[in-house]
Amino acid sequence: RVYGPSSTPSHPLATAPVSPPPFSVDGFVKEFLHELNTNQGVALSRSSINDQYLALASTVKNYLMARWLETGRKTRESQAKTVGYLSAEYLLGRQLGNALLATDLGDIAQRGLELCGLDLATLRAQEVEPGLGNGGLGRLAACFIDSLATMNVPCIGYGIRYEYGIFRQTFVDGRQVEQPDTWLALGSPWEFPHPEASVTVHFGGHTEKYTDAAGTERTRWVPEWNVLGVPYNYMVPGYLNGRVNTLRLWSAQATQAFDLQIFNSGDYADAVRAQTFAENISKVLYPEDSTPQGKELRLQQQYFFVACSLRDFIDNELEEGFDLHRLPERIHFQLNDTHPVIAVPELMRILVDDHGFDWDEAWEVTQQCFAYTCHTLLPEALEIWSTELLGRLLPRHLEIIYQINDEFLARVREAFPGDELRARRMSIIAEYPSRGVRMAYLATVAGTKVNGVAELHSQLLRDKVLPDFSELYPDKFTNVTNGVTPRRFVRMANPKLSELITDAIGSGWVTDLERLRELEPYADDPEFREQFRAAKAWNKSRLTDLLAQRDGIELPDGHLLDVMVKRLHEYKRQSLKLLHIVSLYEQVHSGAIAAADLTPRTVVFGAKAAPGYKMAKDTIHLINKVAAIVNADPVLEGRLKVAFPANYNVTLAEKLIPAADLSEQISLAGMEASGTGNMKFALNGALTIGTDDGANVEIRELVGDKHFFLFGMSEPEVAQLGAQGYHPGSYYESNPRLKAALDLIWSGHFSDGDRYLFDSVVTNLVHNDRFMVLADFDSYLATQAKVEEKYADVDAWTRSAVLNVARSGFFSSDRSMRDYLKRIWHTQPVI
Ligand code: B1H
Repeated sequence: RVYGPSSTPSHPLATAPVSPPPFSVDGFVKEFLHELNTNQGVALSRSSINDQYLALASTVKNYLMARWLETGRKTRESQAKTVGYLSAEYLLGRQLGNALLATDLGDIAQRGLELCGLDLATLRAQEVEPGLGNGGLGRLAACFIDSLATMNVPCIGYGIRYEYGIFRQTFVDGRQVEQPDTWLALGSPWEFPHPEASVTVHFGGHTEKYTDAAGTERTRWVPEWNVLGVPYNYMVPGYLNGRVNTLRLWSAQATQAFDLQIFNSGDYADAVRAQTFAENISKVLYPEDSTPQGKELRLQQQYFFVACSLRDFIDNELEEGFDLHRLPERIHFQLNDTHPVIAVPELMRILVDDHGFDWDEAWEVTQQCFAYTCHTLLPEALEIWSTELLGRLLPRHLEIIYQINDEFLARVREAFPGDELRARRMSIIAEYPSRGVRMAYLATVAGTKVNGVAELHSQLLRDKVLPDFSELYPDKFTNVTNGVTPRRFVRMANPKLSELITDAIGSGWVTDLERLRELEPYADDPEFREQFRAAKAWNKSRLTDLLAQRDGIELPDGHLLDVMVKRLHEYKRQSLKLLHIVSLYEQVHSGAIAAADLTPRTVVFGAKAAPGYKMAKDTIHLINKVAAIVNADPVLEGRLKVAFPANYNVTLAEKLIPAADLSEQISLAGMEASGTGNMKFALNGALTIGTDDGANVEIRELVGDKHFFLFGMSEPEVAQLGAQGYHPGSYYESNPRLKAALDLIWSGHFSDGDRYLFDSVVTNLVHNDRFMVLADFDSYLATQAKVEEKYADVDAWTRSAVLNVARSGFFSSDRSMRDYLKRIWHTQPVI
C-alpha cells in the first residue's frame, strides 16, 4: 500500500476538507500570477505564451483540485460500484476550454487575463490536444467519461499514455505525409504522474505445476521479463456539479534503467537496450482505425494497460482485505471493443493463481465483472491473436483461454448435441487459416452483456456477426446507441447557437438534452430563424478566419458548406463524394450544365488515412489533385470550391461542425456501426445527406424524413445485390454521367496527364468496388439535386435545420450512459 499517512494526523488542518481557492476576478489574477511566478518561474513581463497557458492551466487545476480529492473521498466512503472503462484510446481534445466550462470560470478568466494584458483565446490556442485515439471509438470514450462525471457516476477511465498520439498529417504535393505527434513537448499541465504507485507487468517465460500447502495442484507463471506501468492521472470534471472523476493512463518504464555490468564493460548502447525495449510499449498509438494489426507490440500494449488497471483497482481502490468474491459489487469493467479483452484471462489468473480461488468460483466472479461493446461489422476488424504469439508472450493466459474454451464448448455440445459444426464455428480458438484466439468470442462468452452501438448495428451483430452466440445467450445481447457530449460539441463549440437556445428555453438543455424539443415551435418563428442563420453565419466566419490562418485556405462567402469529415476508409466512401465533385466539374466543362446554374458550394474534407492503407492514401492524393484543378478553374470561380485542410482533429472539428450546412454520412449501408460525427452535425443544425446506416437510421427517424436527405440502397438491398453478384462495370457502362466522371480521372486530367497515377483507384471502382460506390452514384446525385433545391428556399432550409437541433437531444452521451447504467452496469449516481 502506498497511500495514506503512516500515523494518525494530529494537526487539525491535516484532516480538514480541502477547500478550493476563492474565486473572483481579483482572486483569479492573484492565483494566476502566483502560478506564473512560482510554477513557471517567470515574471509576467518576461513570460511566453506557453508560460501563460501553463499558468492558466494550473490556476484552473488548482480550483478543481479540492473537488477532485473530495470526489475520491466520497466514492471510497460510499463503496459504490464503479465503472471501469477499459479503452486503448481516448481522443480527448483540448482540456482548458472544457475545464473552464465545467467550472464556470470562463468569464472570470477572461476578465482577469485582460487585466493582465492577455487574451484568453490566444492562450487556449496554445494547447496541443491529446490525440490519444484514432477516430470515433476513442472520441466516444472521451464523451462517455465526460457524461459519467456530469451524471455523478463513479468511473475510472483506464488507458494508455501514448508518448505520441495519432500522427500529425501534412500534405506534400497532395500526398499524405505523417509527422510524429509531439503533444508532450511543451509540457502537459493536465496530468499527474504517480511513479510511486507504479505496477510491475510481466511477460514471457513459461508455466509450471506445483502443489500448494493444502495439497492442491496449482499452476504458476514464471515470467521472463517485466516492465513498470506508471500511472498518470487526469481530471475528468463534471459540468457545474463539483464532481471530478479520474482518467488513469499508463506509461511504460523499464524496471531497470540499464545494465551496470554491460555499462561498465563499455557497451553503452547495449546497456540501455532493455530500457528502450520496455519503453516502446507506450511509445505510440497504432494509427489503424478499424483494421487492427496483429503485431506483437500491440498485444504488449493491450496486456500492459489492462494488467496495470486490474492491479490498480484491486490493490488501490478497494479497501485492504476486501473479499474478491464480492468484486462484482464494486466494479463493472466495460471492454471498449476487443482491445482490452485480455483482461478476462488476466482476472482469472489473478483470482486463481494469486488468490487461490478454485476455477469455478473465479469464473463466476469474472463473468460478472465484464461487458463488451462491439464497434464494427467489418470482418477484418475482428481481432484474432495467433496462439503462437499469445503463448510466447502470455503463456499462462493462453492456458486459461484454452480452459475457458473447453468448458464453453462442453456447454455448446450439451445445448446442441451432435452439432459438431456449430461447436467448431463457435470455438474461441480458430483453427483456420491458422490457430488463433477470437477475442470477440472470448468477450462474448465472458461478459454479462454484449452491445452494438446503434440499433441497426446491434441487430446485424446478432444476426450476422455472432448469430450462434445470440441463439445460445439471447439475453446477453443488447443495444446502446452512441451519443456525444453536448458540453464540448454544442455548448463549447457553438457559443452563439447555445446562447440562442438558452434565451429561448433556458439553460437546462446542457445536461438534459431532450429539452431541445422545446425549440420545435421556434422553427416556425421567422425572427428565431433569422437569429439561427446569424449564428450559422458567425460560425462560418470564425471558420473562414481559422482556415485562412491555419491552412492558407480561402473560404468563399455565401456558399453551401458541405462537409465530410471522418477517417478515410473505403467503406465510408469519400470516393462517392469525390465523384460528385468531378461530375459537377465535368458537366460544366462538357456544357451539360451552366456554371451559373450551380448552387455555390464549398466541399470541405477532413480525413486521415492509416499510413499503411494504400487505397486510402491514393484517395487523399486524388482529392487534393481534384481540389487543385477545380479551385484554379475560372469557370467554376464562386461556384464550386474544394477545401481539404490537413490534420483533421478534435480541435478542428469544434470549429468545422458548427459552420456546416450539409453533413455527409454516406457509408455503404450495413458498414458504419454507428457514426458519431453524424450526431454532432445534426445537433449543430446541419442537414444530413446519408444512407440508411448506423445511427443515421435513428437520426432520420427522429428528425423526420422531410428534414433528412436519404439516398442509396438499404442494408437488405446491399445484401441482396451482393448475393446476386455485383458488377460495377455495368453501372459504368450504362450511366454516361458516371462514365464521363471516371474517364476524366482516368484520362490524367487531374494528374498532369499521368494516366497511371490514379489508375488503381478508378480500376478498383470499375472492376471491384467492394463498397458499391457506383451502385449508389445515381441516387446520390439525384439527392444532391434535392439538397440544392431546398437550400434555395432559405426559410424551408432553416426550418429543417432548427428541427434537426430540436429533435436530436436523444444523441447526448448522457442518454447513452443512462442506457448503459440501466441495461448493463446496474450502478447508481453517487450524490
Ligand atoms: C470504430 C473501430 C476501431 N469501430 C480498431 N472500430 C482500431 C477498430 O486501432 N484499432 O485497431 C481502432 C478503431 N472504430 C468506430 O467506432 C466505428 O467505425 C463507428 O461507426 C462508431 O461510431 C465508433 C464508436 O462506436
